[in-house]
Amino acid sequence: MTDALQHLREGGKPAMARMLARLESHARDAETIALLDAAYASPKGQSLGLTGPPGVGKSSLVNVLLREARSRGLTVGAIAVDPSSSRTGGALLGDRARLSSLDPSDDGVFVRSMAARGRLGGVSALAYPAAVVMQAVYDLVLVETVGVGQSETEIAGMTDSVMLCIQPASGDSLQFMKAGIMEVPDLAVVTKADLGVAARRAAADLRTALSVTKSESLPIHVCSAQSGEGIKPVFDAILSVLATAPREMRSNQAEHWLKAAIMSDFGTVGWFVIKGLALAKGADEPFAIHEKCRSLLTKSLSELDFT
Ligand SMILES: Nc1nc2c(ncn2[C@@H]2O[C@H](COP(=O)(O)OP(=O)(O)O)[C@@H](O)[C@H]2O)c(=O)[nH]1
Ligand SMILES: [Mg+2]
Repeated sequence: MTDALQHLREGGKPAMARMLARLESHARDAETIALLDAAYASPKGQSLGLTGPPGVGKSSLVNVLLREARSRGLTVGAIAVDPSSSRTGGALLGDRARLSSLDPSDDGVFVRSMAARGRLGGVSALAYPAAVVMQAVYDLVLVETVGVGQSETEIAGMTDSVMLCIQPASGDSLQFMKAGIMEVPDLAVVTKADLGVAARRAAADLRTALSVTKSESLPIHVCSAQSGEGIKPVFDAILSVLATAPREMRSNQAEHWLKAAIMSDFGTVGWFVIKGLALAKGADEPFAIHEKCRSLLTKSLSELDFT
C-alpha cells in the first residue's frame, strides 16, 4: 500500500473530502492517478448502485441504509450523482433534516454528491473513480444514480451489485420490464411500504410479472425509509447479493469505465484505435492506462498533417 493511500485510510472525513476535491480539480495529476490505481489495487469494501426513477425514495433509503450499516459496525460511504449539478449541495440526499441523523464527527460514514457533468450515460464521469477511492476506505459504498434509462446499465457497469427501487402503484415495473431493465438489478425493493396495500400489491405484481422471465429469481423486498419497516431485511439482502458478486467484476468495471471515458473524449474511432492497448493493460492500472491512452490519442491527432 502506498503512503498516500494509508493517509487516506487514516485521515477520516477531511482526507476523503480532500481526495474527492482533488479528483474534481486535478483529475489528471500524476499523484491523483497513482492514488486511484493504488485504491483500485487494494479494495476494502464493495459497492452497491441504487437506481430507480426520481422521487421513488432512493436518497431516503440511502440515509437509512447508512444508519443501518453503522449500527452493524460497518463503515460506509455514499455518492449521489446529482442531475442538477450543485457541486457543493448536500440537498441531494433528500432533506437536510434527514441527513442530520448522522453523527458529523463519525469517520465511519461519508456522504458526497457529485454533479452529473461529463455524462457517461447519466452517471458522472467522476463517479467511478470516486467509488474506487471510497471502496479502498469503507466497507460498503452506496452509489445513487439519477433517473432511469441509460443509467441502469451504466451503474451496473460500475458497481458490484445493483438495487432497483420501485414506487408503489406507479406502473413502473411494467415499464422496466418492457425496457429490459429488469435484467440489470440483483435486487429490487418496493419503497414507501408505509403507504400500505399499494406497496404490497406492487411487490406481488412484480413477482407475477417476473415469474415468466429469466429474472424470476430476483429478490424482491418491501420497505419504508420513513417507518423503518423492512430495512433490516433489505440490508441483509444487500449483503447477501454482494457476497455472491463475482470477483472479476472489478476488472470489468475498470474496462467499462475506460471505454466510456475514452469514447466520451475521442468517440468510437478513438476507442477503436486504442482498444488493444487499453484492454491489454487496463485491468491492472486503469487510471494510468487511461491517461496514457489520452495522451497517445491527443498526440496523434495533433500531428495530423494534410499538406
Ligand atoms: N411515505 C413515504 N414517503 C417517502 C419514503 N421515502 C421517501 N419518501 C418521500 O418521497 C419523496 C422522494 O424521496 P427521495 O428520497 O428524495 O427520492 P429520490 O428522488 O429517489 O432520491 C420525498 O418527498 C420523500 O419524503 C417512505 O418510505 N415513505
Ligand atoms: Mg435522490
